[in-house]
Amino acid sequence: MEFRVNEETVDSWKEVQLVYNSALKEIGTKLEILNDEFQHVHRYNPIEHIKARLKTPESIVKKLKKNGYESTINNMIEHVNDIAGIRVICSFTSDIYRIADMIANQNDIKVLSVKDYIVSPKASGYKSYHMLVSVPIFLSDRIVDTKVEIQIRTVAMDFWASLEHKINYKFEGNAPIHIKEELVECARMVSELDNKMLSLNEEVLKLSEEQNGVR
Ligand code: 0O2
Repeated sequence: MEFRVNEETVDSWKEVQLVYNSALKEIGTKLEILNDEFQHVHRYNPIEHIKARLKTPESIVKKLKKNGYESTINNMIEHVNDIAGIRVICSFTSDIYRIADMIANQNDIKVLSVKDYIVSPKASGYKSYHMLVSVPIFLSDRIVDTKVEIQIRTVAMDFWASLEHKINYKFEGNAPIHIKEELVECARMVSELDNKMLSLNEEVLKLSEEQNGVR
Protein backbone atom coordinates (compact mmCIF):
# COMPACT_ATOMS: atom_id res chain seq x y z
CA MET A 1 0.00 0.00 0.00
CA GLU A 2 0.99 3.61 -0.46
CA PHE A 3 2.00 6.30 1.96
CA ARG A 4 -0.49 9.15 2.19
CA VAL A 5 1.94 11.69 0.89
CA ASN A 6 1.41 15.35 1.52
CA GLU A 7 4.67 16.42 -0.09
CA GLU A 8 7.22 18.74 1.52
CA THR A 9 5.24 19.08 4.74
CA VAL A 10 6.63 18.43 8.16
CA ASP A 11 3.70 16.13 8.84
CA SER A 12 4.50 13.75 6.03
CA TRP A 13 8.18 13.60 7.10
CA LYS A 14 7.02 12.77 10.64
CA GLU A 15 4.81 10.02 9.22
CA VAL A 16 7.72 8.63 7.22
CA GLN A 17 9.87 8.57 10.37
CA LEU A 18 7.12 6.88 12.37
CA VAL A 19 6.67 4.13 9.79
CA TYR A 20 10.41 3.47 9.30
CA ASN A 21 10.96 3.52 13.06
CA SER A 22 8.20 0.95 13.44
CA ALA A 23 9.87 -1.20 10.76
CA LEU A 24 13.13 -1.07 12.72
CA LYS A 25 11.26 -2.18 15.85
CA GLU A 26 9.56 -5.04 13.95
CA ILE A 27 12.82 -6.38 12.49
CA GLY A 28 14.71 -5.82 15.76
CA THR A 29 12.12 -7.82 17.69
CA LYS A 30 12.14 -10.61 15.11
CA LEU A 31 15.92 -10.87 15.39
CA GLU A 32 15.80 -10.92 19.19
CA ILE A 33 13.19 -13.70 19.14
CA LEU A 34 15.27 -15.76 16.69
CA ASN A 35 18.34 -15.27 18.86
CA ASP A 36 16.47 -16.31 22.04
CA GLU A 37 15.03 -19.37 20.31
CA PHE A 38 18.47 -20.32 19.02
CA GLN A 39 19.87 -20.01 22.54
CA HIS A 40 17.03 -22.19 23.86
CA VAL A 41 17.50 -24.94 21.24
CA HIS A 42 21.26 -24.90 20.65
CA ARG A 43 22.57 -23.25 23.85
CA TYR A 44 24.29 -20.64 21.72
CA ASN A 45 23.63 -17.03 20.59
CA PRO A 46 24.43 -16.37 16.92
CA ILE A 47 23.91 -12.62 17.41
CA GLU A 48 26.48 -10.63 19.41
CA HIS A 49 24.59 -7.35 19.10
CA ILE A 50 22.25 -5.31 16.94
CA LYS A 51 22.45 -1.62 15.96
CA ALA A 52 19.50 0.16 14.41
CA ARG A 53 19.40 3.63 12.92
CA LEU A 54 17.26 5.93 10.82
CA LYS A 55 19.20 7.72 8.10
CA THR A 56 19.45 11.44 8.82
CA PRO A 57 17.50 13.81 6.53
CA GLU A 58 20.86 15.35 5.42
CA SER A 59 22.18 11.95 4.45
CA ILE A 60 18.96 11.07 2.58
CA VAL A 61 19.05 14.33 0.63
CA LYS A 62 22.75 13.76 -0.19
CA LYS A 63 21.99 10.28 -1.56
CA LEU A 64 19.06 11.57 -3.65
CA LYS A 65 21.22 14.35 -5.06
CA LYS A 66 24.06 11.92 -5.85
CA ASN A 67 21.64 9.76 -7.83
CA GLY A 68 20.04 12.74 -9.61
CA TYR A 69 16.71 12.83 -7.81
CA GLU A 70 14.84 15.81 -6.40
CA SER A 71 14.40 15.88 -2.63
CA THR A 72 10.78 14.83 -2.29
CA ILE A 73 9.15 12.42 0.14
CA ASN A 74 8.10 10.17 -2.77
CA ASN A 75 11.66 9.99 -4.08
CA MET A 76 12.97 9.14 -0.59
CA ILE A 77 10.57 6.23 -0.25
CA GLU A 78 11.12 5.04 -3.80
CA HIS A 79 14.86 5.50 -4.25
CA VAL A 80 16.56 5.46 -0.84
CA ASN A 81 16.61 1.86 0.31
CA ASP A 82 18.39 2.35 3.61
CA ILE A 83 16.29 4.96 5.40
CA ALA A 84 15.79 2.23 8.00
CA GLY A 85 19.02 0.31 8.56
CA ILE A 86 19.78 -2.46 10.98
CA ARG A 87 23.22 -3.98 11.53
CA VAL A 88 23.53 -7.45 12.98
CA ILE A 89 26.91 -8.42 14.39
CA CYS A 90 27.75 -12.12 14.80
CA SER A 91 30.74 -14.13 15.97
CA PHE A 92 31.23 -16.37 12.96
CA THR A 93 30.70 -16.20 9.21
CA SER A 94 28.46 -19.28 9.38
CA ASP A 95 26.13 -17.33 11.73
CA ILE A 96 25.63 -14.69 9.02
CA TYR A 97 24.04 -17.15 6.59
CA ARG A 98 22.09 -18.82 9.39
CA ILE A 99 20.54 -15.48 10.37
CA ALA A 100 19.91 -14.48 6.75
CA ASP A 101 18.03 -17.77 6.17
CA MET A 102 16.00 -17.39 9.34
CA ILE A 103 14.92 -13.88 8.29
CA ALA A 104 14.13 -14.92 4.72
CA ASN A 105 11.95 -17.78 6.03
CA GLN A 106 9.58 -15.45 7.88
CA ASN A 107 6.24 -15.35 6.03
CA ASP A 108 5.56 -11.66 6.44
CA ILE A 109 9.01 -10.56 5.26
CA LYS A 110 9.71 -10.09 1.56
CA VAL A 111 13.35 -10.25 0.50
CA LEU A 112 13.68 -7.61 -2.22
CA SER A 113 17.40 -8.07 -2.92
CA VAL A 114 20.60 -9.52 -1.53
CA LYS A 115 24.18 -8.27 -1.93
CA ASP A 116 26.75 -10.78 -0.71
CA TYR A 117 29.93 -8.76 -0.18
CA ILE A 118 31.43 -11.76 1.64
CA VAL A 119 31.53 -13.90 -1.49
CA SER A 120 32.32 -10.80 -3.59
CA PRO A 121 34.02 -8.16 -1.41
CA LYS A 122 34.15 -4.53 -2.58
CA ALA A 123 37.41 -3.18 -4.03
CA SER A 124 37.93 -1.33 -0.72
CA GLY A 125 38.03 -4.73 1.04
CA TYR A 126 34.54 -4.23 2.52
CA LYS A 127 32.80 -7.46 3.51
CA SER A 128 29.27 -7.82 4.76
CA TYR A 129 25.98 -9.48 3.80
CA HIS A 130 23.25 -7.03 2.81
CA MET A 131 19.57 -7.87 2.58
CA LEU A 132 16.91 -5.42 1.49
CA VAL A 133 13.61 -6.59 2.92
CA SER A 134 10.14 -5.20 3.23
CA VAL A 135 8.01 -5.69 6.32
CA PRO A 136 4.30 -4.82 6.71
CA ILE A 137 3.56 -2.10 9.25
CA PHE A 138 0.02 -2.20 10.58
CA LEU A 139 -1.30 1.31 11.17
CA SER A 140 -4.82 2.07 12.43
CA ASP A 141 -6.31 2.38 8.94
CA ARG A 142 -3.84 0.72 6.56
CA ILE A 143 -0.84 -1.50 6.07
CA VAL A 144 2.42 0.01 4.80
CA ASP A 145 5.06 -2.31 3.33
CA THR A 146 8.30 -0.71 4.51
CA LYS A 147 11.87 -1.28 3.33
CA VAL A 148 14.66 -2.08 5.78
CA GLU A 149 18.30 -2.66 4.86
CA ILE A 150 19.82 -5.39 7.01
CA GLN A 151 23.62 -5.59 7.12
CA ILE A 152 24.95 -8.79 8.68
CA ARG A 153 28.66 -9.14 9.46
CA THR A 154 31.11 -10.61 11.95
CA VAL A 155 32.66 -8.66 14.83
CA ALA A 156 35.94 -8.57 12.89
CA MET A 157 34.27 -7.31 9.67
CA ASP A 158 32.49 -4.66 11.71
CA PHE A 159 35.75 -3.53 13.32
CA TRP A 160 37.27 -3.15 9.85
CA ALA A 161 34.22 -1.33 8.42
CA SER A 162 34.05 1.22 11.23
CA LEU A 163 37.75 2.05 11.01
CA GLU A 164 37.59 2.31 7.20
CA HIS A 165 34.50 4.53 7.49
CA LYS A 166 36.32 6.86 9.92
CA ILE A 167 39.38 7.04 7.66
CA ASN A 168 37.25 7.75 4.60
CA TYR A 169 35.37 10.44 6.47
CA LYS A 170 38.62 12.06 7.59
CA PHE A 171 40.00 12.14 4.04
CA GLU A 172 36.58 12.85 2.47
CA GLY A 173 36.85 9.68 0.40
CA ASN A 174 40.35 10.46 -0.91
CA ALA A 175 42.64 8.62 1.48
CA PRO A 176 46.29 8.30 0.37
CA ILE A 177 46.90 5.22 -1.77
CA HIS A 178 49.16 3.50 0.80
CA ILE A 179 46.42 3.78 3.44
CA LYS A 180 43.90 2.26 1.02
CA GLU A 181 46.33 -0.58 0.32
CA GLU A 182 46.89 -1.14 4.05
CA LEU A 183 43.12 -1.32 4.50
CA VAL A 184 42.82 -3.96 1.78
CA GLU A 185 45.60 -5.91 3.54
CA CYS A 186 43.75 -5.54 6.88
CA ALA A 187 40.58 -6.86 5.20
CA ARG A 188 42.55 -9.92 4.07
CA MET A 189 43.77 -10.42 7.66
CA VAL A 190 40.20 -10.05 8.94
CA SER A 191 39.07 -12.85 6.58
CA GLU A 192 41.92 -15.05 7.74
CA LEU A 193 41.04 -14.38 11.37
CA ASP A 194 37.34 -15.13 10.73
CA ASN A 195 38.25 -18.41 9.02
CA LYS A 196 40.61 -19.46 11.83
CA MET A 197 38.12 -18.61 14.56
CA LEU A 198 35.39 -20.52 12.71
CA SER A 199 37.48 -23.69 12.33
CA LEU A 200 38.67 -23.43 15.94
CA ASN A 201 35.08 -23.15 17.12
CA GLU A 202 34.02 -26.11 14.97
CA GLU A 203 36.83 -28.21 16.45
CA VAL A 204 35.83 -27.28 20.01
CA LEU A 205 32.18 -28.12 19.29
CA LYS A 206 33.19 -31.49 17.82
CA LEU A 207 35.39 -32.30 20.82
CA SER A 208 32.68 -31.43 23.32
CA GLU A 209 30.12 -33.52 21.36
CA GLU A 210 32.53 -36.49 21.47
CA GLN A 211 33.09 -36.00 25.20
CA ASN A 212 29.33 -35.85 25.84
CA GLY A 213 28.84 -38.99 23.74
CA VAL A 214 31.43 -40.90 25.80
CA ARG A 215 29.77 -40.06 29.14
P1 0O2 B 1 25.82 4.81 6.01
O1 0O2 B 1 26.32 6.00 6.75
O2 0O2 B 1 26.44 3.53 6.50
O3 0O2 B 1 24.34 4.74 5.93
P2 0O2 B 1 22.11 1.60 -2.05
O4 0O2 B 1 22.16 1.82 -0.53
O5 0O2 B 1 21.78 0.17 -2.42
O6 0O2 B 1 21.22 2.59 -2.70
P3 0O2 B 1 24.88 1.17 -2.66
O7 0O2 B 1 26.01 2.10 -2.39
O8 0O2 B 1 24.94 0.39 -3.93
O9 0O2 B 1 23.53 1.99 -2.59
O10 0O2 B 1 24.67 0.16 -1.49
P4 0O2 B 1 25.67 -0.85 -0.86
O11 0O2 B 1 26.86 -1.06 -1.69
O12 0O2 B 1 24.86 -2.06 -0.54
O13 0O2 B 1 26.20 -0.08 0.45
C1 0O2 B 1 25.36 0.54 1.34
C2 0O2 B 1 25.97 0.61 2.73
O14 0O2 B 1 26.95 -0.42 2.92
C3 0O2 B 1 26.73 1.90 3.01
O15 0O2 B 1 25.83 2.88 3.44
C4 0O2 B 1 27.70 1.47 4.13
O16 0O2 B 1 27.01 1.36 5.36
C5 0O2 B 1 28.05 0.07 3.69
N1 0O2 B 1 29.24 0.06 2.82
C6 0O2 B 1 29.28 -0.20 1.49
N2 0O2 B 1 30.53 -0.15 1.03
C7 0O2 B 1 31.34 0.15 2.07
C8 0O2 B 1 32.77 0.32 2.22
O17 0O2 B 1 33.56 0.21 1.28
N3 0O2 B 1 33.22 0.63 3.48
C9 0O2 B 1 32.37 0.76 4.56
N4 0O2 B 1 32.92 1.05 5.75
N5 0O2 B 1 31.02 0.60 4.44
C10 0O2 B 1 30.52 0.31 3.22
P5 0O2 B 1 26.07 4.42 3.17
O18 0O2 B 1 24.82 4.98 2.62
O19 0O2 B 1 27.30 4.61 2.37
O20 0O2 B 1 26.37 5.06 4.54
